[in-house]
Amino acid sequence: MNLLVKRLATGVLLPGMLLLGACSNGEDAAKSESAPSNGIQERTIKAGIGNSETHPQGQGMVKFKELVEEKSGGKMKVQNFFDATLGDDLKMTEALQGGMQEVTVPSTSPLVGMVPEFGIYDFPFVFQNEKEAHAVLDGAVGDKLLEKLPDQGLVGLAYWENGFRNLTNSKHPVKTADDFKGLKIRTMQNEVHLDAFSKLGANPTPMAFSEVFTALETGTVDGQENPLATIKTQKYSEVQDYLSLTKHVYTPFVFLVSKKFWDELSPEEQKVMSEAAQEAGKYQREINQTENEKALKTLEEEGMKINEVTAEEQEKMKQIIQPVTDKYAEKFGTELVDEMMTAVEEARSN
Ligand code: KDG
Repeated sequence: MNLLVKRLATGVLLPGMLLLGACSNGEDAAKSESAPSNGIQERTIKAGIGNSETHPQGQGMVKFKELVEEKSGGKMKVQNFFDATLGDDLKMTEALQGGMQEVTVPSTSPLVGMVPEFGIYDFPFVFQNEKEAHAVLDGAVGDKLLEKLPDQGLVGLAYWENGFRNLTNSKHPVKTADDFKGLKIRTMQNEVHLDAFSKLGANPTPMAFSEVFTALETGTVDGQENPLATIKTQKYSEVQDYLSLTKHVYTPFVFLVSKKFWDELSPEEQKVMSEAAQEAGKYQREINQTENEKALKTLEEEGMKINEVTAEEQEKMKQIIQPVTDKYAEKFGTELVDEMMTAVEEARSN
């Protein structure tokens, strides 16, 4: 992540400031490393996510737990809760705002009610690969959006990776833009997704992640869209026949901490959390990409009928959706969108 040294109006330290402040010179760093950890108290951190423990997001949380407990000498303990046992992304994020939970790592998409500008990450067909997405998330644009979180009672420490989303459904393969017509598709609670699928002629239904499997099983919806690792770990092959590799949107996860909790922490404790979230995030991104590759093979073995979508057809879908993207670019700020596209083009040309 591009560590902007900037103190927010709210006085919240950006992750980078802690790291840069703590390591302003080797001598200070040496002292802080060897000094007794009197700045660290016994604490329990309740951390919940929507995916399973075996999902890369879950494995990232296991790594986060290890790192926090190691860096704090065992004083800061993380209690991980998986499979939306603490609620779906929105509910858990609201629990952080209220101080009832300390950590969650949702997709940015359902948070657009709190930070509308997160919606720029939902523009279809913006990123061609993870490198381009990381260039935006770990650069100035990503930091600008994290800076909007403290006003919502949240602190964002890192972007993790949900990944490129693909469509599953129980009706027919989706190979062309026309094939979306009439499909009842579950989407995240996100206006860009809803408008984009409507523009393609589908019938989108916003729904919390934890309700998706049952909705597919009962036929409430025909399909859903998620990265391959999620499609695998949620066992959607049991209720879906077709997997179409649309790669229509790249979704980030954002590592969130309750600001009520964060503000109680000493700089040393904040450094433990910030370093652990970023190191676990690096690990999570690495395993996410390998898990997505492995998931494709598994899903084929489980009997899903899988089809690619050609670049030409992706371009047609992008053109059909363009009026939606233009509408939300105006809403979220064309300057920010232009900054994102410039970062994509720079990553693409390097
Ligand atoms: O906790 C994160 C999950 O809820 C995440 O997978 C959300 O991509 C998501 C979806 O489709 O709701």
